[in-house]
Amino acid sequence: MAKETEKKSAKKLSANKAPASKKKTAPAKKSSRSKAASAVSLAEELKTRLLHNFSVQPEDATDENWYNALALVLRDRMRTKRTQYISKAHKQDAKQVYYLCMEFLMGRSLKNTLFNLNLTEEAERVLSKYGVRLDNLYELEPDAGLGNGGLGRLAACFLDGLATASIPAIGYSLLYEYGIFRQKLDNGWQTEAPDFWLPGGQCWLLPRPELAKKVLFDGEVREWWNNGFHHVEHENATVIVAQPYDLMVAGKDGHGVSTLRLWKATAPSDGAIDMTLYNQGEYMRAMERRAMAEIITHQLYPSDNHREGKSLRLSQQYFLVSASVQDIVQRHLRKYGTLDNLPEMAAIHLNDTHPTLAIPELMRIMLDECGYSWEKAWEIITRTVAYTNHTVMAEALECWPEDLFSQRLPRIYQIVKEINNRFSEQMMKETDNDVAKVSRMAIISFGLVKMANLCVAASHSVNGVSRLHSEIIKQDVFHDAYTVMPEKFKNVTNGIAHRRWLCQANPELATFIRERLGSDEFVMDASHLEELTPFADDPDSLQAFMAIKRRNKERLAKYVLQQNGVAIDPDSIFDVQVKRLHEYKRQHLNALHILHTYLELKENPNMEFVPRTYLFGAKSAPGYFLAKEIIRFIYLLGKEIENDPAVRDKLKVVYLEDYRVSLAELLMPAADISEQISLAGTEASGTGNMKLMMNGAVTLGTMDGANVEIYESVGPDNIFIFGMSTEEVENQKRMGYTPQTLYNNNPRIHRALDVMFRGFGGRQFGEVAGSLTSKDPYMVLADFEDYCRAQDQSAAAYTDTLAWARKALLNTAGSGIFSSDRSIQDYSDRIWHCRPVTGM
Ligand code: 26Q
Repeated sequence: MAKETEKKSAKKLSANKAPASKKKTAPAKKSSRSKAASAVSLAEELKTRLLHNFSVQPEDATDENWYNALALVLRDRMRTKRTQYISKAHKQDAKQVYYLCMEFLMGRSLKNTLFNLNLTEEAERVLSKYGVRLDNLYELEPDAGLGNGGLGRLAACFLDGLATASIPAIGYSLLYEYGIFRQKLDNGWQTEAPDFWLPGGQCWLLPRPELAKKVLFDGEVREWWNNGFHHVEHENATVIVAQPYDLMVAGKDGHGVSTLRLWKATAPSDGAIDMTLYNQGEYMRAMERRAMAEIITHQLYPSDNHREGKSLRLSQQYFLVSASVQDIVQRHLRKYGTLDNLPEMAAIHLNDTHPTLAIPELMRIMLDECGYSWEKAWEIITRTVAYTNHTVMAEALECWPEDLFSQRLPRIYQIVKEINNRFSEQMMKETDNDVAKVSRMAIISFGLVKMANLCVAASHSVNGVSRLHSEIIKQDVFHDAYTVMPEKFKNVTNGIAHRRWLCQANPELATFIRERLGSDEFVMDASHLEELTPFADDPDSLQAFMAIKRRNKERLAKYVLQQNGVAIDPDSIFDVQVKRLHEYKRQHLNALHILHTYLELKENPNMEFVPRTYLFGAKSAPGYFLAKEIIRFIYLLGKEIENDPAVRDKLKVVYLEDYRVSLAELLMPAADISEQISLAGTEASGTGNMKLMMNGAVTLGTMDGANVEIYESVGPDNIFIFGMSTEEVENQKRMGYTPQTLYNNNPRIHRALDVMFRGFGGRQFGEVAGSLTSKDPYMVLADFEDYCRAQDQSAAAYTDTLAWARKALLNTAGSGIFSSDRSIQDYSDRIWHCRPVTGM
């Protein structure tokens, strides 16, 4: 990172800034004059940046130069705003939110920042003078892919919501050098290429070397008593330095600015190689030490909804929480000089169990460094920490082998053991010595440290991410804890940043809404989208709505032609399933139905059929063999159909490579149908479902996750529901589910699966088909018939153009509650108990 040059130019820039008095002398016609003034200043700031950072005059600047200069200018403006915001927050004694998460799937920053600071038009104007197109600059920015999927993207949406609500917040995560891998498909087989995002991404990062922290691993703990005081020393530890880099997110209209603080792991003498070692000829050892340190933040773990029991993952988690908790304590002590009021002035949020170790880390600091008693420290922490659960999948529940844990984190292990002892004792009292129950709730048992149990024990709030999921948590995953501590359990349904996913991704639709509602209010308050409802009865509006959809479909078709070499018809139904690849999400149910349809069409070439284009986008965890087989199956099925002249004009299957945030922004506005077909009870919420409905796609889905709330919001006429309910799933499982029976007795299933076993396109799909006929853990076959019915129903509905437009528009109208602004409001009211900074 070019720390030096950036620092220097920042100084020069501030010298070149328009004097503050200029702003003060623009009293009366404030808006137009200040607009003109800032247009000039944006142009000037850009010129200065180009000259100082890249040694070019605007006339000679490349698009890359412009992109970088613009990013640096915006970064500086956000920094200035943040400074003002923080000082206001301090004066108002505002409560701070600290959001700890191993993933923030930020995507691109340029468009969002310009939009939120109301600078898009000015930037366009300045650039156009030099023949530069802003749209081209957007495409130069790499996605900051510091996350896998839903959980990481949710965290990113929340930073936007927090800033816009003027709630002071810092998100903490890791500065992975390599984000989520770039997916390549080699004749359908997923391979992974490294995602080195920093060359285009680091211009958004503000280095904060003065806030570096030390994180200790390994070694031994030495304890002694002196004068009645307990002393603890961590000896022979491996020390890793955490260097912070800030990525700022401006709220809409520059209300607030959220900080995302990303920690980079470095060896203690970062930068320079240890010269003493060098002189002793031990250069290699010094290099090795550095490499060992830096490996911690080298790469994001690319698995989603699946735990990874690797030592490096544990190190990543502790590295994140130790640096972050030290930072939180430092900030708090600087302001208040005590941690006694931590629960009143700070909310520490654990996004899933990945940052659980924040709990014992905060205990460690309070006990060993601040001299708190165990009881007092525990009381403070349990009133400060809250936890969100994001998954019910058993294989995602994190637990660490006790020996690995104790070796790598000796002091933290001692503390977790003590928490476990005291918690178990308390639970025995509260359950009348129900040994079985207390052992299920234990934090350490059978040689494993159970992170979710630690979270539940130490958090004042435990929430799920949709109403259904929050019920399942109480009845199932955390049932024991719920019976003892029911007051902890809450729900906050997920939401999405509607300014990104509607206003920026679908500007034509945003204009349509503005025109119908006669105001821009929906930009700040998505509940106004409801006011679109009456326009469902206005044929002109419906036509205009579908014309926008059509143009978005054409835009996507162009991309598909360019990327996949396949021409898709914008008049066909665009049926979209985009999300991580996982058996529980049942992309193979979708594919099995497509295969069945294909076989039907071959048999009856003249049957009535509504042309349909199936679009898939999904990355699989690199080691998840069956998921990769499913990708190959879908890909080769698409090829097979494309090679069949009798069918290819009616039915298409497109697998979009490297599904990511920026591709989602192109896709969401172009979808007619949103496939949300997980087995009921498996998807915690889903958020892609919300993005798609907001852009006027009709959901075809099960009663799972947030689909239930989407159903309630749009009503039964504007959604296609199929499949078993959670109760029916439970009943089937209890009675003993036998997919073999379905395979034997259902001729449609039988035929399609046999084609998979036999194979096509030079390959067989025995593993995927076999998984369905033998175990079918996610009951694909059980829901197949009803899925076919829902597919047919949606096709028939599409032929009535105006009726379809109604459904689509009513989906947008019903999507307001799924804005992350609403989620943030819920978290503030029900969990964090914080209020916005006023006067922003
Ligand atoms: C854990 C340990 C080791 C390595 C990796 C992991 C790991 C990483 C990511 C475990 C789980 C995840 C991600 C989970 C996730 O994205 N869950 C999704 O969260 C969304 C936001 O709440 C929900 O909408 C989705 O339903 C849920 O699947």
